Amino acid sequence: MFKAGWVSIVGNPNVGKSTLVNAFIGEKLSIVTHKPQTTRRLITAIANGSGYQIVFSDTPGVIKPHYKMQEAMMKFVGEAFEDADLILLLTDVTESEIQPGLISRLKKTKIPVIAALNKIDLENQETVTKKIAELETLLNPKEIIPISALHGFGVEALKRIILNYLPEGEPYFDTEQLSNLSERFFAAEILREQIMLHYKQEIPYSVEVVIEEFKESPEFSKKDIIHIRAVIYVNRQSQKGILIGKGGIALKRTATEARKNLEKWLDNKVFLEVFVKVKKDWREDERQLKNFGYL
Ligand SMILES: Nc1nc2c(ncn2[C@@H]2O[C@H](COP(=O)(O)OP(=O)(O)OP(=O)(O)O)[C@@H](O)[C@H]2O)c(=O)[nH]1
Ligand SMILES: [Mg+2]
Repeated sequence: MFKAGWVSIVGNPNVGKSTLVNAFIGEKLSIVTHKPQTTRRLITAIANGSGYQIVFSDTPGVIKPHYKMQEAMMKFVGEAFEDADLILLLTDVTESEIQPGLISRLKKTKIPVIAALNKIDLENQETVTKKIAELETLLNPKEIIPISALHGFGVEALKRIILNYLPEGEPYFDTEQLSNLSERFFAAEILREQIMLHYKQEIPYSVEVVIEEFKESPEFSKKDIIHIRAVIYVNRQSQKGILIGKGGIALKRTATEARKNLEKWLDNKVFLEVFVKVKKDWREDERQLKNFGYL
């Protein structure tokens, strides 16, 4: 009796959706930062265990979109509401209000909804109990589970509860597989994560990373260098200078950190080349968004 199904994790930005997905699969797959709007697309993450396969969709945090790229992000959230076997709303103890639009969508959907209250390591029992009661009144989901995704508390229990809602069936993917997205995609994400961590204000929200080359030498054997060429596109000319920094130091620091993370992820030596280019107002440009795979 094998169980297999799709679970979409939705919620406000920064509540720990990607951290939770990584905890479920036991690998750092989806990028995580302390800044909101880290995740921009649907990230498939596959948890394989004895007798089950859960295919998680990590989603961008729900926001009111201000430009076309954010509209595309919200379109991905919409897709997470289609075809899932279960929807998991994630909120956290520090959060004051879950997006009203998200709540009404959760109330309307025919898919079963459960909720988890994250970051309970930051609050006392009293606040946790109060938050659970509030969530019950607001949404009345089938279950509410307090967890700490960062510390792995409650994650296994939550997985068991999820399995109760999944149908019996054959696995959707090879049981060795962690995602259906390419290594190239994750390479771009790993660099974008470092950009989000190293730069302030609007820079993290103005970049797109494209991997132009992801090359292993022709007679590739393990421990040969993987050559990766990445282009960071920025929204405006002035951002190019900020990204590169005086004497190229800022970019060098970011790229070095990204290379180290790529080497960990690929378990291989990496040679990373990074270029910065301006694509004026790409976040509002449909053709550009199509090229970048948002539309
Ligand atoms: N204290 C604490 N911090 C957590 C916990 N889970 C996640 N975080 C932190 O919360 C921040 C946001 O985590 P993410 O996983 O990127 O959140 P997200 O919901 O995916 O965010 P978006 O992709 O921007 O929507 C990071 O700094 C995490 O380390 C937790 O259980 N406890
Ligand atoms: Mg995320």
